[in-house]
Amino acid sequence: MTMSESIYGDQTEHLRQVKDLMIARINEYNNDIQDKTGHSVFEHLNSRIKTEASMREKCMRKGVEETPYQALRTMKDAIGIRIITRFIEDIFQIRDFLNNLEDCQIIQEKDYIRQAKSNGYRSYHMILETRQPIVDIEGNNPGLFYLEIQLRTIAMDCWASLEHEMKYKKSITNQKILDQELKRCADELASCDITMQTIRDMIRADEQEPEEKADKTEI
Ligand code: 0O2
Repeated sequence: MTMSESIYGDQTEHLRQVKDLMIARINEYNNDIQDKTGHSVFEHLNSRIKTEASMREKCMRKGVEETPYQALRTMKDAIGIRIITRFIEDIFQIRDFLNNLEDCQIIQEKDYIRQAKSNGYRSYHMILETRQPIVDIEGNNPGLFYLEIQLRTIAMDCWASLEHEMKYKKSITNQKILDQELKRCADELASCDITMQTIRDMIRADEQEPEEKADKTEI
């Protein structure tokens, strides 16, 4: 394979189709929940096909050949969907929804929420394996595809984008202090996420039992 050929061979358009198909299903799920409960299960989502440069760098770093087969079978994160929720519990609700889809299987999970990275990074990552009526890299139809799904709250996302910005700065004065401050910030945000979840639980419990509460107040 020459460098002028895509790392994804002739699969780029197929990857886009799989990505769009999965996004449509996730949006449909959100709409259903919204119709039933009046609340959406996530705030917004972003998606990407991993860039050529990033995929080639990853193949090199992991010591595998820079071929379409390796990029789509060994790497498994060419398609990425990041779902941003307001509350922690919503992350696990979406995880369960994806896990219950007939044509999907979660084959790897990294829970950086329960076990945050040492720098403070929090997010829930999973690799989803799916069969879709689209030709894959091996010529099979239905084809086998992988997606990396990242689930995080607005607070976690805000932190990750700030940390990402810092990572790509060539030189930073007071790097050590910034690292410490970022870590402190991540921990404070995590604490707020938990408190917000608790407050929401209390509000929803009230919504579910208004009559019971009213009775108690009268006594
Ligand atoms: P891109 O261009 O979106 O792919 P890898 O790190 O990719 O070699 P692995 O096992 O796939 O190996 O990593 P992991 O931890 O499951 O997920 C990597 C992705 O998670 C990164 O993608 C980031 O989007 C995000 N991520 C992981 N750790 C951090 C962190 O400490 N800070 C921030 N801001 N994001 C993180 P890529 O590869 O960077 O980008």
